[in-house]
This record gives sequence, structure tokens and C-alpha cells, in this order.
Amino acid sequence: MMMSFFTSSPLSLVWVLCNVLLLVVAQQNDQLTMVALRKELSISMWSSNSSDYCSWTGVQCNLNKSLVEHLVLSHQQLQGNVTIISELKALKWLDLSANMLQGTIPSAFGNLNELAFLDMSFNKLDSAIPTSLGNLRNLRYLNLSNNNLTAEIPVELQSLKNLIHLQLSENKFNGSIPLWIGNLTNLKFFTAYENNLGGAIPNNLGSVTELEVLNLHSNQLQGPIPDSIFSMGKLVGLVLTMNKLNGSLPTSVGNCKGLSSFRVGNNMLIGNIPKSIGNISSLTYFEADNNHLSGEIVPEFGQCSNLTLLNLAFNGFTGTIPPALGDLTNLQELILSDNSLYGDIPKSLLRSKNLSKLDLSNNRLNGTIPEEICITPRLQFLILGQNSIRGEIPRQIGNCVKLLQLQLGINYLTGSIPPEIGQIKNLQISLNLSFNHLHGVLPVELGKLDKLVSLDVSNNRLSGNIPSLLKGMMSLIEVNFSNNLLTGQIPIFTPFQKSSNSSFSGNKGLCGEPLSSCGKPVGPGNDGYHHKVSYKIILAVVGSGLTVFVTVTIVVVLFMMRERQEKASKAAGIAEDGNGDPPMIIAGNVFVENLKQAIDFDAVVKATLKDSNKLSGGTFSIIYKAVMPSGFILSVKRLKSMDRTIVHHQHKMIRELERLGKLCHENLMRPIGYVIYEDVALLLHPYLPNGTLAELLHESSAKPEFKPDWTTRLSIAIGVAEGLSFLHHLAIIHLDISSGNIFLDAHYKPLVGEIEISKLLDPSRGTASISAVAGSFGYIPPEYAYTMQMTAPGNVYSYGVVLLEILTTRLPVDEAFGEGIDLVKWVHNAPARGETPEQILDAKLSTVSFAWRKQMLAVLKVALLCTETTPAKRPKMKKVVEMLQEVNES
Ligand SMILES: *[C@@H]1O[C@H](CO)[C@@H](O)[C@H](O)[C@H]1NC(C)=O
Ligand SMILES: *[C@@H]1O[C@H](CO)[C@@H](O)[C@H](O)[C@H]1NC(C)=O
Ligand SMILES: *[C@@H]1O[C@H](CO)[C@@H](O)[C@H](O)[C@H]1NC(C)=O
Ligand SMILES: *[C@@H]1O[C@H](CO)[C@@H](O)[C@H](O)[C@H]1NC(C)=O
Ligand SMILES: *[C@@H]1O[C@H](CO)[C@@H](O)[C@H](O)[C@H]1NC(C)=O
Ligand SMILES: *[C@@H]1O[C@H](CO)[C@@H](O)[C@H](O)[C@H]1NC(C)=O
Ligand SMILES: *[C@@H]1O[C@H](CO)[C@@H](O)[C@H](O)[C@H]1NC(C)=O
Ligand SMILES: *[C@@H]1O[C@H](CO)[C@@H](O)[C@H](O)[C@H]1NC(C)=O
Ligand SMILES: CC(=O)N[C@H]1CO[C@H](CO)[C@@H](O)[C@@H]1O
Repeated sequence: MMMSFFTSSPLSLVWVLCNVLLLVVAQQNDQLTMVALRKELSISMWSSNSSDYCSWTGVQCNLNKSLVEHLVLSHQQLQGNVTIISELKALKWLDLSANMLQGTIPSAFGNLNELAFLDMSFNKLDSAIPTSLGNLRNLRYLNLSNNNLTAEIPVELQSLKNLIHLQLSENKFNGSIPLWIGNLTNLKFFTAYENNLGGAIPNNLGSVTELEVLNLHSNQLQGPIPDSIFSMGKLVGLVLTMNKLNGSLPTSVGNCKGLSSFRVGNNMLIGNIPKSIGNISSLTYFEADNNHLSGEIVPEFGQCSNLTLLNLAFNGFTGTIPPALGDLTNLQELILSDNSLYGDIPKSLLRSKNLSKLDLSNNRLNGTIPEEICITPRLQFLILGQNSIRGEIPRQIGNCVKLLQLQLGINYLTGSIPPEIGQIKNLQISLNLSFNHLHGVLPVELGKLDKLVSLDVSNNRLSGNIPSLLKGMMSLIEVNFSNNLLTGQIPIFTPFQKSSNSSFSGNKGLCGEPLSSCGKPVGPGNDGYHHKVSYKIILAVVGSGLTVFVTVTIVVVLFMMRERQEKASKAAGIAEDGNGDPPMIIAGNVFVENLKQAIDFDAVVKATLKDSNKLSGGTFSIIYKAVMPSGFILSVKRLKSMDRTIVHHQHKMIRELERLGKLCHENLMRPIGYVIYEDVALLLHPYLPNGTLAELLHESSAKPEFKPDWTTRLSIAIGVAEGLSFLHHLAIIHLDISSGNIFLDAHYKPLVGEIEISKLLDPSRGTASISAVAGSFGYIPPEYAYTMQMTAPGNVYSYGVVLLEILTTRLPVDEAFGEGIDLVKWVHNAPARGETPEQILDAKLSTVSFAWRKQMLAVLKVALLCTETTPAKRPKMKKVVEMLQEVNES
């Protein structure tokens, strides 16, 4: 057979030889290309591997192992020229996401005829999309999100008829959304949010029969929401928030039986909400706040049994709140503020046992507060201010034990303040009863609210003394007792004396600081205040072990004494400044050459003397925002508990800082310079506008559309792990890992901060007393109480707590967990309580999709490992990174 084949015709022999030759050449080509690529990009995970490129990490070849088909090089900090990849002619799958690629997308990528998946998201690519990408006829997934790409979406992409996913979000695209998108009939997923796209939403999207997700938020889109996008009925998620859309909500929205998320807030929409909304049984989020919608809130919402969030705030809705909303057993947030609603707060609403936020403020509600107010135990935010609510505050308000914020100001409430308010031990954000007709005395039970930050009872008819038991409100920062009938001496209590006299004015019978003195001797000092706080912290941190308890007490007291000294010297500093003498700068430097011009040391120092510039405070430092005369914005860290050693060891410190300034990892916030004056050290960092992870996760003021989704959270978790892994690789132990020390850049890339502290306050340098209280409450590993030393496994534990925060959106310490239980214990004890992981994870994320839920469960496993009680059982940071990346790729 063989013989006959070979001999049958010399021509066929030539043909076979040619093919073998071609194959060899092709193989050689991929070999050369891969070796050249490894050299060009100095890819670390390929550094020690063989010449068999098909076995390199992230590489897959076809069955006969000659040609590269899959190339996954995400998260490799790649920076070079990737054009050469276009030589890998058999490539089907190319993932270059989350690197540092700059410049244009290589137009030679248009030659990759087989390519089905191209992901270049999360890089620094700029300019226009090369038109050659229109040649990729087999492309099914194109992800170019999170770059700096500009110009219009090129018309050539209309040839990509097989596209299923097209992601162009978070770039600088302009022009309008092309009409030809309507011809990509296979498209399921289209995102172009956070660009500069204008014009109207094409009204032929109805022919995109498979469209499931359309996310175009934060553009300049105008015109109506086209009726047609609902005509195919497959839509699951529609996000058009923050545009300039007008027109009314199409009735056809009711066709989309599978629609889960409908978000059109911050536009200029008019008209009523169509009653057909009641047909969408799968609806989970409905957000239409900040529009010009009007009419009544349709009771048909009550049929959307899966509805979790309903936000219609800042519109022109009138009429009453439909009692049918009480049928929504899954409702967690009902936000109807800033409309013209009147009538009662329906009692049925309070049956929603999952309701955690009820915001009906700034309407014309003229009923009373129902006694059933906290039949639902989950309520955390009860915001009823600026209405015409009458009657008394029911005593049952004391049942609202989970409440974080209670706003009843500017109403017509009568009667007295019920002492039961003192039972709401969780109350933290604010208690506002101002501008009502309340009379009687201030109940002493308010003193039990030891977490409350802001108390406002102004503009009522309250009488009697301000009870000295209010000193129990140890977290108080803002108070307002003004315009009442209060009498007697203002108790000596730091938060009171630190307030301005307008907080107490308008009470004829009130005297003492900050008002004029009563002519009587003033009581003892306020030292008890701080001691009480620290005492509590010690108890919670240590939990057991008397010897340890004593050691820690001494340490904490030492720490606090330093802090007080520091406060005194700071006050002196401000006084000096008032005289026009700026403090003498002893030393200062900027490590980054091209920033030297932009930074002015005097302006840096001045900025830190103003409290209004304060951004946040960590365990070891206070952070200020400093705007330079050049317009450049810095974040300036003033080291707390300043030690003389820092001045004495100045040169050492400067060397250390300069070394840290060279620490190059994209997930570490390294110093760009420093200023030293008197005995104060200021460290300069770039200012990151997105704040900290703690703010992102826990700050209720952030708008829902800025709440990070799971994908963002996972990438933050991975970034932080990578930063810490890098530190450990250099044998640097972080002393204060917490979500408050993780900063986020404009793309939500995390940067681990406070790394300097680890070096500057090294225990081996005689500053052990400070590092001995290393860590933030809730993040401190259990073994720390015995060893008093922060270690790499200790860092892994603290990181595990951050992971749990990311997964649960809960604070590391919260009284809601029960006596002596922190987040770690609460999660570890879930099986014992008979709770499933689903009851632990943030349901707003875990119920979005099965894929997210699966990833969250996998990350939960990692978090449980990290927070093992036995340090030896915790994985190394490097292993954590690997595990998380595996989850990410699954
Ligand atoms: C190698 O694999 C490709 C496709 O996977 C196939 O077309 C080709 O014939 C194979 N070559 C050999 C020598 O097996
Ligand atoms: C990248 O490399 C290709 C050749 O592989 C070359 O043609 C191109 O000019 C390079 N681009 C840059 C920006 O250096
Ligand atoms: C880019 O989009 C694809 C789907 O089109 C997705 O699989 C991938 O995870 C996305 N990349 C990133 C980094 O999110
Ligand atoms: C994006 O491009 C603009 C110029 O168009 C540039 O000023 C900016 O620094 C770039 N941003 C990033 C993150 O590369
Ligand atoms: C779009 O952006 C490109 C490049 O930034 C610019 O040249 C062009 O004028 C812009 N077009 C519009 C319509 O704004
Ligand atoms: C879409 O396809 C139709 C027919 O296939 C064609 O007539 C029309 O011009 C295309 N529209 C665009 C905007 O390319
Ligand atoms: C409501 O949500 C549950 C859980 O996510 C889901 O199983 C169910 O199918 C949803 N109901 C409808 C009508 O979509
Ligand atoms: C509440 O206000 C509405 C509309 O102004 C009015 O019709 C109604 O009588 C008021 N209810 C009470 C109890 O005052
Ligand atoms: C297949 C193989 O040997 N891969 C190794 C390549 O090198 C990296 C790091 O140098 C290892 O992690 C891989 O296991």
C-alpha cells in the first residue's frame, strides 16, 4: 500500500514532502516566536523552563504539539512589545489582560485568523482600535475594557459576525454607539460603560436576538430608551445609569420575563412606571432614582417577588406608598426619598423580614410611625426625616436592635424621647430627632449608645439637665442640643467641650463650657474617656489570659501617653502657624524626578495643620490631602506617636525610605518623598481618589451603582495578595493589614499602604512599645496575644479577615455577631449554627449568577484557611495568590 502510494506518482511525493517541510518550518516559527516573546517580555513564569514551549505555563498547543493555540499571560506586569504574538498563526485564545501594556493595540493582531478569544482588558493601551481587528472573523469574545482607548468604535468591527461578548467599558471612546451593533445577531453581552459615547441608543438593537446584558452607564447618551431592546425578551441586565436619556419607560419592558437588573437612575426620564413591570417575576434590582418620573408608585411592583432593591428616590412621584410592597419578602432596600408621597407608612412594609434600609425622607408623609416598626429585625437604616409625620416615637423603636442610623428630624413628632432608644446598641452613624415637638427630659439611657457618632436633638422643647450619664457615648463626635429648654451645667465630657457653642445655644438655662461658665468650679478631667475605650479594645483583642492582659494594658497606656503628648505638640504647632511662622523644615526630598517641580514642602506642611484636609487615620498615622500650588494632589501621611528615635535616626530612616521608594510592585503604595520638621515626619504618596477598600465596602453613603461587583472585588483581593506576597518575598512583614490600609486607584486597582511603618517602627530598633500594638482591631491574629510579634502567618491571618470582609460586606468587628464574636469566629462557626455558606456571603453578589456564587464559595475556602487559629496551618501568601488566580480563571 505504502509503496504504491509513494511510487504511484512522483508528484504526490513532492506534495507530501512539501507538507512535512511546511510543518517543520511552522513548528520552528512558533519556537522562534515563543523564545523571542519570552525575551521581549521577560516573562517571569517562563524563566526556568525548558525549550519545550508547549509546556510553559499559560501555553497550550494543538493536539500534535506543534502550534500554539492558547496563550494566557494575564497578571504578569507585562510592559513590552507584544506585536510578535501575531506570528502565532494557529492562536485561538489570547489573554493579555491585567498587564501594563502601553501604546496602541498591534494592528498585526488582525492576522490571527483563528482567534476566537481576545482579552486585552486592564492595560494602559491608548489610541483607536486598529481597523484590522475587523479581519478576525472567528472572534467570539473581545474584551478591551479598562484601557485608555480613544476615538470612535471602528466600523470595521461590524464584520465580527460571531461576536458573543463585546466589552469596551472604561475607556475614552467617543462618537456614538454604532448602528451596525444591531447586525451582530449573536451578541449576548455588550458593555461600553464609562466612556464618552453620545447620541442615541440605536433602536435596531431589537434584532440582536440573543442580547442578555447591555451596560452603557456613565456616558452622554441622549434620546429615549428604545422600545425595541425589550422586544426579544432575553434581556437579563440593563444598566443605563448616568446618561442624559429622556422619554418614558417603554411598556414593552414587561416582555422581558428574565430581566433581573434594571438600572436607569440619573437620567432625565419622564412619565409613569408601566404597570407591565409586574410581569417581570425575575426582577431583582429596580433603580430609577434621580429622574423626572411621576404618577403613583404602581402596586404591580408587589408581584415582583424576587425584588431586592427598589430605588425611586429624587423623582416626582405622588400618591401613597402601595401596601402591596409589603408582599416583597426579599426586599432589602426601599428608597423612595425626595418625592411627593403622602399618607401613612404602610404597616405591611414592616413585614418584609429582609428589609435593611427604609428611606422615605423628604416626602409629605403625614401618618404616624407604626408600633410594628421593628417586627423585622434586620432594619439597619430607618430614614424618615423631612416629612410631616405626627404622633409619638413608639417605645417599640427599642426593638430595632440592628439599627445603624435613625433619622426622624424635621417632622411633627410629639411626646418624649423613649428611653428604649438606649437599647439600640448598634446605633452608630447618627441619631437625629431635631426639628420636632418633643418635650420632657433627655433619657439617661442614651448614654448606653457607646458607638454613636452623631447626636442631634436640637430644635425641640426638651427640658431638664443634660444627664452626665451621656458620657457613656464614647464614640460621639458631633452633638447638637441647641434651641431647647435645657438647664444646668453642661457635663465635662470631651466631645461636648470640643463642640462649638452653637451646639448648645438657644437653651436659656444652660451654662459651662463651651458656653459661658456657671461660676462654679469645674469637675474632674476627662481622662476616663480614653481609658474606657482602650480598656474595651484590650478586652476584645485579648479575650483571655491574665498575664497577657496586663502586658497589653501597659503597652496601650504607653501608646496613649505618646499620643496625648503628640496632640499637645500639634496644638502648639497650629498656634505657631497662626503667628505666621511656618515650622522649620529640617529635611525633605522627592524621589521621583519628574515630580520634584510639582511639590512644595511648605505647602505640604501647611496642609497637615488643617483638620479639614484630614482624609483618614490609621493605627500609626493620620493622612491628609495636600493640594500643591502646581495643582498636583498628594496624600500626606503624618506619623502618629512620633518617637524621638525617628529624629535621632533620621539618616537611617531616610535611607530606608529611599529604599522603599524603589520597591516596585503595582500593588504597593510606595512613598514618593518625605518632609521632616521639628519631630514630625511626613511621608508623601500619590493621592488616590477612590479612597480605601474599607470605604468602598462599608460606607453606606456610596451610591449603589458604585458598589463594587464581585469581579472587581476578586481582582482587588488578588491584587492585595500579590502585593503582600511580594513584601514577604523580600522578608518584609506588614504591621497593619486592614481594609482601611488598602487604597484604590482610579481603576480600583488596590495598593497596600502603610508599608513604611513595617520598616520605620521595626521592633529591633527600640520602638517595640509601638509595634507591640501592631494591627487594627479585628485583624489581629490570635497568637499575637502570646507572642506579641507580627509574623508572615500573622499577615496571612489579617489578609484572611480582609477576604472575609470582601465576601460578606461585613465589618471585622460588629456587635451583631454576639458577645465576644468577631467576623472570623462568626464565619467559622456558621456550620455549627446550621447556616449554609449562602447565609454568610453577601447575597447581593452571590445571587447574581451561578458563576459568581461558585467563585465566592471557592474564595471563602481560601479565607477560612488563611484565618486558621494555628499559624502553621495557614497557607503562604504566594500560595494564596495561586489559589485565587485559579478561582479567577475558573
Ligand atoms: C496537526 O494538527 C492539525 C490540527 O490540529 C492538523 O491539521 C494536522 O494535520 C496535524 N499534523 C500532523 C502531522 O498530524
Ligand atoms: C514592535 O515590534 C514590531 C516587530 O515585531 C515592530 O515592527 C514595531 O515597530 C514594534 N513597536 C514598537 C512600538 O516598538
Ligand atoms: C474579558 O471578557 C471576557 C469575556 O468576554 C471574560 O471572560 C474575561 O474574564 C474578561 N476579562 C477580565 C480581565 O475581566
Ligand atoms: C490616558 O490618556 C491621556 C491622554 O489622552 C493621558 O493624559 C493619561 O495619562 C492616560 N492615562 C493612563 C492611565 O494611561
Ligand atoms: C474623538 O476622539 C478623537 C481622539 O481623541 C478626536 O480626535 C475626535 O475629534 C473625537 N471625536 C469627537 C466626535 O469628539
Ligand atoms: C445590517 O444588515 C442589513 C442586511 O443584512 C443591511 O441592509 C444593513 O445595511 C446593515 N446595517 C448596517 C448599519 O450595517
Ligand atoms: C427568584 O430567585 C431565585 C433565587 O435566585 C430563583 O431560583 C428563582 O428562579 C427566581 N424567581 C424567578 C421568578 O425568576
Ligand atoms: C395627609 O395628606 C393628604 C394629602 O395632603 C390628605 O388628603 C390627608 O387627609 C392627610 N392625612 C391626615 C391624616 O392628615
Ligand atoms: C511545566 C513547568 O515546568 N512549569 C514551570 C515553569 O516555571 C515556573 C516558575 O519558574 C514553575 O512554576 C512552573 O511549574
